[in-house]
Amino acid sequence: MKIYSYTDLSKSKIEEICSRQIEDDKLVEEQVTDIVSTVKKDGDKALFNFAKAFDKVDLEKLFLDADELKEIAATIPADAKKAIDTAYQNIKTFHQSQLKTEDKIETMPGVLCWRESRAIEKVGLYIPGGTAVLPSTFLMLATPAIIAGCKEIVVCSPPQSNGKTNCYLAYCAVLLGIEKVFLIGGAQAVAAMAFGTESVPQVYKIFGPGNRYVTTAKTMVQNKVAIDMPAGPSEVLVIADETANPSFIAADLLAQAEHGIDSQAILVATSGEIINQTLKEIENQLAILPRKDIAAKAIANSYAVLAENLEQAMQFSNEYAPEHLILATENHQKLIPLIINAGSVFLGNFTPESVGDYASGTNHTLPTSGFAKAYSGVSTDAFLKKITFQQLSATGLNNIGPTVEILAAAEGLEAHKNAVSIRLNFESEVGGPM
Ligand code: HSO
Ligand code: ZN
Repeated sequence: MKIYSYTDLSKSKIEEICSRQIEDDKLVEEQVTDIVSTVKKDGDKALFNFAKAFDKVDLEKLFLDADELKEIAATIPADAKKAIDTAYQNIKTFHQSQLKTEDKIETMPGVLCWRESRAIEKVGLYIPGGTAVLPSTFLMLATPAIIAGCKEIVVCSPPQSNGKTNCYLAYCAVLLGIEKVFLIGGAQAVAAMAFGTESVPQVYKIFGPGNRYVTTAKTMVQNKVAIDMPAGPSEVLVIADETANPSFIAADLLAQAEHGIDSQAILVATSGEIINQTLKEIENQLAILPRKDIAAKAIANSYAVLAENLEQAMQFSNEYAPEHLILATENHQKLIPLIINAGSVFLGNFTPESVGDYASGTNHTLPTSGFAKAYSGVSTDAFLKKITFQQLSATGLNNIGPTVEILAAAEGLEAHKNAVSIRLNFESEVGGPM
């Protein structure tokens, strides 16, 4: 892990170390273009073929139905079932609290404006498989979709080698009342949900993280469907001062690092001593991790920054715009107003990122690669559209009409002006506001 001193960093060096540009991989792009167009053209047949080619399984059908899911779910260990239930309750409680009805606003006497939410009717959720199967992502995506009221929720996840899904995913499906899980992974899942096939319904918005194939496919189908956000490798930035505990910091950095070799785990500390102790702790803790090979590579790609004070540390963090920001300091309260760019924030020494990954209630589908500068993480809102309404009384039209007539004339749009004038004239003919 490299160590930089913030005061020695030039503006361009800061930009360089904050950029997570992975070089474009032309090969991935070509392969994904091919997969997407094959699924679009051949539908289910292509999906069976890709399952054979990529997942090494001969599927009899492309999905598991409610009975099959129930059967697999029944094999879940009792403690895991209880843990999923607890996480689900917290995620549900938090996401339910996001449903708000807005007030109707009278912008001028007789001119009423308001917004109402409507659920996106059809959504597609991608639940990753691969080096880690993530039932937690199932909860994080399906719970707000259900709360928002999405009518059709299409779930895709790559099949295991036995042509099924694991008991954790199956249990989530049963708990959430999802009656079908499509056994489709990678770019082909995204293409299937974007264009629809004989078995897979077409959706209006696709959610979920994934590897480079999934992400590239999501970017490619954007002229057909909406997506939650552009996604890159997961990342964490920890800000620490002398009130932090180096072994806690190391554990948090490694939790991030074990996601993938391209994950980033950044430490910004106000004390060189904390950095040194954390690096030692990383070595100790890394040695016994089952995914140590992955985590070690990610750590090697990561770095620490020595800052003069917490304000300077926060300045760097805002430039980096981390997906996860951990404030490993007892002084976190004073830093909150200084946070400008971050996906989700973890305050104090007793709030590990893992709690947000699984169970505190906040969503773990968050903007990466600096997109926290412009994007929010997934929430109930992401499954809703806001429709604006307006209603004018005759008085309202009298009040606002002349303004619109003048603006329409200024734009040379006579028909727009007429749509107001015709009503104002009608009113004066029938005698004042009705
Ligand atoms: N840290 C990941 C979410 C996750 N972690 C799932 C464990 N399972 C992206 O926020
Ligand atoms: Zn995680």
